[in-house]
Amino acid sequence: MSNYHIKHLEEYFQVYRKSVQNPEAFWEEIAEEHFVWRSKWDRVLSWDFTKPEIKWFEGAELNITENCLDRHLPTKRNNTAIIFEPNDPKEEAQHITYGQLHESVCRMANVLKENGIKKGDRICVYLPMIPELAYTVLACARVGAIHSVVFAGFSSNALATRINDCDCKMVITSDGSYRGNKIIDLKGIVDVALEDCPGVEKVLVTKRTGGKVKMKKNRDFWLKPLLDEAYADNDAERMKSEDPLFILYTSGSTGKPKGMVHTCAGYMVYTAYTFKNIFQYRDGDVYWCTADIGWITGHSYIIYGPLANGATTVMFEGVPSYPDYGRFWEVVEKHKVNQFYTAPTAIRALAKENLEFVEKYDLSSLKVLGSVGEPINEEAWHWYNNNVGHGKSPIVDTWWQTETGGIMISPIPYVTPTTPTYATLPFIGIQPALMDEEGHEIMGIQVDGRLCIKFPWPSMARTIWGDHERYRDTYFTAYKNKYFTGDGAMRDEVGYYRITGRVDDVIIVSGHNLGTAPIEDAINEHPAVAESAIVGFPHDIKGNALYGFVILKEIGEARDRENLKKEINQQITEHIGPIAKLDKIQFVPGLPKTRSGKIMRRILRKIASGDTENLGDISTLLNPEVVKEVMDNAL
Ligand code: 7RM
Repeated sequence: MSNYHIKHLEEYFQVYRKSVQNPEAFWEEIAEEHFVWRSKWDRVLSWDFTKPEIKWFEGAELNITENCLDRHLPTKRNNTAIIFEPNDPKEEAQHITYGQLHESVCRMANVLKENGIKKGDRICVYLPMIPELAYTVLACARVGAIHSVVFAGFSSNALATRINDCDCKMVITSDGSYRGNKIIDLKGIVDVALEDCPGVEKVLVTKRTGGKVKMKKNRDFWLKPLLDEAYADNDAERMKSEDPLFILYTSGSTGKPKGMVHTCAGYMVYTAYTFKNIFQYRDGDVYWCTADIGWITGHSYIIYGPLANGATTVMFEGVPSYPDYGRFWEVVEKHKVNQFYTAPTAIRALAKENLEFVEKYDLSSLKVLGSVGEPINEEAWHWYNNNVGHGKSPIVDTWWQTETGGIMISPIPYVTPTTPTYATLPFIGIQPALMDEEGHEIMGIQVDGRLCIKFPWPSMARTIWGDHERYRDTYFTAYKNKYFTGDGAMRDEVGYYRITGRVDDVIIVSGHNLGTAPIEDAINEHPAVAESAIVGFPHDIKGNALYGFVILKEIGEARDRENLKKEINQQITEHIGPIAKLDKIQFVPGLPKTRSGKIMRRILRKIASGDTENLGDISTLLNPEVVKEVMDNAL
């Protein structure tokens, strides 16, 4: 039996049992056998959730890039590490081998050092999905600088806040970026941000679009000549296990973004191990995660997890709708992708379009389909399963968070039988608990509650940069001695978990706790509905009532709207019960979404309750323009 690669359900249960009965022995064996260390640990784990303080593999030294690059060179120098697929399908894809990637990362690491970067310095990375983004992230890790990648769709304001919060002394960016048929002036955005960032000493700029940019003397430098001059080899910095590897900002429900801090050893071990099993990756496979590296999904499952396994990982610069809605499937066919990992929001958007866009392509290479980011509703699940997987590729609905670093609850494909909308079983080493509002653990099956984790896992975030107290308050005070996820979940009769959404999405109507996800599922099954979002609004009698924002498919346009509302409520009554019927239904052209595709319910809640005075900052939304439209037509 191999604890590293699980292939049968029986094996999963055995390994799981081992991992919770003796976590230290279990993780020690994984760490020992599958990674390279400069020196070994004195202690596998020490933890205290009250402080909170969590340390894995303390006393060990390593460099994550030696695990992602150097150690593969003897056997995989000429294997492809990264396939870069450009925005424009007419531009040729690049196949970057492990040998080439190693060289580019070494050159970049030397450039960082020559420009004054030392271990522990923070570097802000504001780049599109181009190979230089991967080189930069890995070069930071190689020299021990802490990368803070900011998604290159964020505004100058959001960028400045993030640069200042962790005192970045350097920014790495590009002249511009391509997204579909748009060109974005990234350097211009950086210039505006830097007016408020006195701590930034240098800006390194790579060329992508060839657009005109202003270069500030003694601050801004073109990257290309620096790379050309740099040595092609570099000695990786010795890093302690608990040295920070990166900071990644995640939005809090209120206030400023939280800079989640991840550390070197535990993060490496857990992302590599989950990648191997949850995608059942085998040598020679081509794996594609469509996320942006600006999100945790991109950090863990485009860069670190895959490269630590010597995998071939696709980096896609474009968007699913350019040049048309078949682009994902064209890329799957072209690179013979074996594992494909995307978000429900993308699936729903594509499911709205003509089926020909997906039927046109040969998708027979696919073996595993992944989903992440929000609950995947039943309709989207079936569309994905039928039209992309042709019923042959298991769907892994992976639940996790920026804070957890890696996937926490998920099926293992070909091992765990899947059920639509269920993230199924905890991954190896993960000990979930469902809690009631009084702080007691809810035992047994067919129950629901607030999802907590009872025991540390290697890739958990260790703190919020500069604000340990906020870290404790947000995650470790609601339930004693437990990490609180902020999500609700139910456990069914076989012990499968279904994530019901953020607990702030739970709406109490006439004393009944209603999760938004199941209601949205019911609505989305109506043939005229493309997507929907439910929020609560104050109601004299019920306490809260339900307000539905519904996007129709084109075929809905011509239909009688009042009749449609009745049908939607009928649908809900059938699926959940009359208690979940909507008091108000507004048909909308779009829903306000974050850049990573999550519906901003906070804004919808305000609109539904008529409290639109203070919507908060909407500038970081994907589509701020729909907010006005939805507001103007509110019921
Ligand atoms: C990876 C990522 C975290 C929040 C999390 C959930 C929601 C993510 C799923 C999901 C239901 C899923 N990190 N979420 N995956 N809900 N099923 N498979 O998305 O920090 O950006 O978001 O996303 O609410 O707490 S994140």
